Amino acid sequence: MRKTLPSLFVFAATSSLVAEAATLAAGDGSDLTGTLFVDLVATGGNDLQWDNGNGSSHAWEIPSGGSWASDGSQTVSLTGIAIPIWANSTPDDTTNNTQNGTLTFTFYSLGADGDVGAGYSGDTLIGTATAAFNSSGDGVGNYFVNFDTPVVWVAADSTAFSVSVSSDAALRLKTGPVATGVEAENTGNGNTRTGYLMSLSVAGTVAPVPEPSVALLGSLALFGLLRRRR
Ligand SMILES: [Ca+2]
Ligand SMILES: [Ca+2]
Ligand SMILES: [Ca+2]
Repeated sequence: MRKTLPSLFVFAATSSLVAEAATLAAGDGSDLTGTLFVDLVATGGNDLQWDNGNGSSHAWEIPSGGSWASDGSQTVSLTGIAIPIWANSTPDDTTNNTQNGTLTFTFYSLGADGDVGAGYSGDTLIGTATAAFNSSGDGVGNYFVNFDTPVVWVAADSTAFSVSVSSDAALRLKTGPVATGVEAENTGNGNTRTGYLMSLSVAGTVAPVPEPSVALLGSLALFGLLRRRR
């Protein structure tokens, strides 16, 4: 019986890695459910533009502290995000603002150093959430999404995480006021991107990890059910 328990835990840990698609809508941190880990979303500032949608070359660091706190041992559920987007409703417009498509938000645990490593070295993938971008208008605005399924970070092994965004279509964001926001890092070499502090909002919840005895009892009960069905 002891040999079967790890596979059950692995299943539980990986089943939340990919969330279903929700849809981004105009709004800000006040539209996010859960605790606002950071609430700085604002338009203005510099442009971040990826004609190929590959915004994941750029990650934003969210350290513990301020409006949220984890000592690195809790379960952290990441429930939503708001970012400033330069939208474009015309699919063939050559200015390559954000086109309609599917955005993917990718979350990494930053490990003991609390910093994005070169090529994410020393960092651990927490999971991803996707959201449809389906704008009917042009122009710059704040957009939010509450994920259909939270990205769950069980027994958080760090007090900081990063989030990046990519798209299957052109992507253009604003950074918000230049001197305001969270630190941006180049995910290739781990270097800080000066002048690109990102004004975003991220929401979630922090809860104690369930008592081991409770988790064990649940697994044993599940194991018993599976055994009975064979
Ligand atoms: Ca790190
Ligand atoms: Ca950093
Ligand atoms: Ca770094």
